Amino acid sequence: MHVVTRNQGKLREIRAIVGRYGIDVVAVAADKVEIQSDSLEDIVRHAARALLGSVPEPFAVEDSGLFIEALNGFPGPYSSYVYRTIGCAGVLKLMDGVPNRRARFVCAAALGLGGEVRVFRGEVEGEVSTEARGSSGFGFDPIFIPRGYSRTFAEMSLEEKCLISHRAKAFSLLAEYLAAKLQ
Ligand code: ITT
Repeated sequence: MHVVTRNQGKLREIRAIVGRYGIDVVAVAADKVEIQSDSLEDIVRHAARALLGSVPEPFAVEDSGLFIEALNGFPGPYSSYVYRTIGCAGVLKLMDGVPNRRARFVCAAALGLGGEVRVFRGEVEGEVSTEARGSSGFGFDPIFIPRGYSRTFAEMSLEEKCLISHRAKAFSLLAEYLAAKLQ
């Protein structure tokens, strides 16, 4: 399966997740069309449709983000921009003194196959930590503690994160679908 992304952290995780279904990943650093929308599914559906015919099938593209409840879902679809501008430290500052620390990571993964696009979604609930901890993973991993754990995603191995993450849920659904189609 070809995967269109410039994010190496995503790529490593997608490779590990779909590898469990016997699916190999070839990375494609093509440009993605990114429409502005509150919905990751809409964004990724448009991006995938625009890639039909130019990227070999089957291909996948994903859009993901961190949605913080007390900030009405910010940074959500703008997570990549917010990470590049204010980063984990900036988000911790915005959350300084905020008691409601609930947040969720969401991943929308689109599959291009047979000239059509199908979208799969995954989410993981958790909270924003009060300090950045850990050095594995990427993006906002050092400040996100999944529900039921006391460690951040950045304090987990890739394998452990990929048992519970938003990306694992979305790409497991995508891989199950693809594996059944390819049989
Ligand atoms: P591509 O568009 O090239 O795939 P990107 O990084 O720009 O890469 P997105 O637009 O989907 O991708 O942005 C998602 C951002 O959300 C990402 O840059 C991180 O800052 C954050 N994010 C998403 N999933 C994450 C995860 O599992 N761990 C930490 N941060 C994550």
